[in-house]
Amino acid sequence: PKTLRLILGDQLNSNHSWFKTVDESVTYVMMEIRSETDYAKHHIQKVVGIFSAMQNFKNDLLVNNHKVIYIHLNDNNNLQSFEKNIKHLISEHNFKHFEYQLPDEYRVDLDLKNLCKSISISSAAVDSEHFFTSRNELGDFFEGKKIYLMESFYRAMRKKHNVMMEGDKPLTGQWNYDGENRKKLPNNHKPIAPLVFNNDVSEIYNEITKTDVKTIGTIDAKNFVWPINRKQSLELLDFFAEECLQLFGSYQDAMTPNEWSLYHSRISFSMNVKMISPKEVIDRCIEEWQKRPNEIEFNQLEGFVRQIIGWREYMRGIYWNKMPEFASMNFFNNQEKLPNWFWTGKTKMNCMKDAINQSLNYAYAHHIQRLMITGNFALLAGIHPDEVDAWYLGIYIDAFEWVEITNTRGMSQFADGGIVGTKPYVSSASYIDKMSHYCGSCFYKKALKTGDKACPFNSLYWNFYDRNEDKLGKNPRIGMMYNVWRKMKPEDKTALLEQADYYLKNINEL
Ligand code: FAD
Ligand code: DLZ
Ligand code: SF4
Repeated sequence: PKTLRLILGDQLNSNHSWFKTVDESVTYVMMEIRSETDYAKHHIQKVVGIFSAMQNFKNDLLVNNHKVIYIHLNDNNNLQSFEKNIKHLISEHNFKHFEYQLPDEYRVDLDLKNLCKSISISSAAVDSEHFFTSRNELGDFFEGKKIYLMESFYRAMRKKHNVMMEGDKPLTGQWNYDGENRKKLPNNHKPIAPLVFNNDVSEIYNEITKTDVKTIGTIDAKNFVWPINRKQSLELLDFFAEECLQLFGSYQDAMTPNEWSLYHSRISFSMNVKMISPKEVIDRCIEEWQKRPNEIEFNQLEGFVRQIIGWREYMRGIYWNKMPEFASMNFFNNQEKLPNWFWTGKTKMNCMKDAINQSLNYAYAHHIQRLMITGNFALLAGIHPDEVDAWYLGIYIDAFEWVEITNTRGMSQFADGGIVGTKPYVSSASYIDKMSHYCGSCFYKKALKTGDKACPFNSLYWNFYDRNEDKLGKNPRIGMMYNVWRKMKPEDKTALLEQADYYLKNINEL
């Protein structure tokens, strides 16, 4: 029978078994649509990056003699939703069977299930053949457990997929080398210049600007830096393995002004739209380590592999196990709005200015900037998790809900009350100064707790613990902080709380 197969914008997996043979009766459909450009206010580079990668994928399918219908954003017959376009195609071309790959987002999953119920032809969903784990694997693994410990999941993944193992023991005898990582960049250290691509994406950019699609951030459409096809994705992976892996773990948590990528892989976009698979990524890095064991220490490799077969798969599993409830969790009952400068970078806080500006300019910030700068601030300031999610889901080129919301609402905002993390990731200026070179040139003074020049992180930090004592006071991992707080002189406490209060009331002026 004539079959229609849907490929979503984040399902650009050329190794999928769908494409192994050319089948005359099969037509693929890809579509640029407003339901997807408008569910968040996306960064312009994210929309352009996805459309470019989609169009390149479509071209490759055509070269390989597959039949493809590609609906452009401004096509006259574009009905702007998956459902409407597919129903229209089915009736227009008389398809007898419909297939799709399991989507990664809950909303789209429901939409497609409902679509299948509402059409009269047969339908089927197949795996996207990308992840190490299936949707429910983590849920089954932790069945009956209250705490979903990432480390135990990670070890099980290493064993199951025989990654860096010697029999049933971890290679080198040690599972996790986190303790050896996390160094500050030395003062005179000039990090490697990132590999960027000078893609000319002006045509796609111009198409988007013809519409009223709302976006954020900037773009140089003649020199678009992100990989937009599989070849570039593999080049970026090679660059990482050859030039960055050897220092990845060491400087994984380091931050310094005006350096946007350091030793990070920036491979998340390529992986999340499935131009390359997590298996290819870790295999390439393990191979590089085997080639140059004297130059690449094992801890650098282990730290990287853990992010991918550990954290990335873990977050996917949490998502499918906890949605849809997860999306409305708000453990601290936070209600505030994000300050305006999250959208402009116009703040005197040097760390925030740098992290936000680079996010606006590159649609990228690395993990510690997301977690311990912008996320840390949002949590200390009591911002509503919906506001925080909307910002993260829009601004990053790698942001798709399954991995955005678990990181943002879960890991960063602790709105899940401790599913993903065991305690909230918050800090005062001392941690930021320990890991970065931001404080030295900041308007605010990292050592001051009160007064005009006091670093806002300091008073907000204590204010956070104070106002959430009923929720956190009994957490054994935070007990020590409460002991310090309780022992503080009453007048010092009052001064800190008044300072925090002042900053919160004037948050747009920070
Ligand atoms: P590297 O540092 O080079 O790490 C390699 C890979 O490991 C990444 O590409 C990613 O696939 C994986 N990885 C690392 N940490 C995580 C993690 N915590 N969860 C899942 N995978 C991880 N990642 C996204 O892909 N999309 C998001 O929308 C996203 N939102 C985030 C929001 C917040 C508040 C935080 C704290 C983290 C978020 N992350 C997200 C996780 C992480 O920050 C990014 O994956 C990473 O910064 C991407 O850059 P990279 O490829 O250079 O990563
Ligand atoms: C993020 C995104 C955007 C901006 N646009 C499209 C699009 O026009 N067409 C499409 O198929 N996919 C797009 N995407 C990615 C989807 O939102 C993504 O496939 C779902 O969120 C499922 O993960
Ligand atoms: Fe950030 Fe405070 Fe340091 Fe300024 S002093 S860079 S606001 S931590």
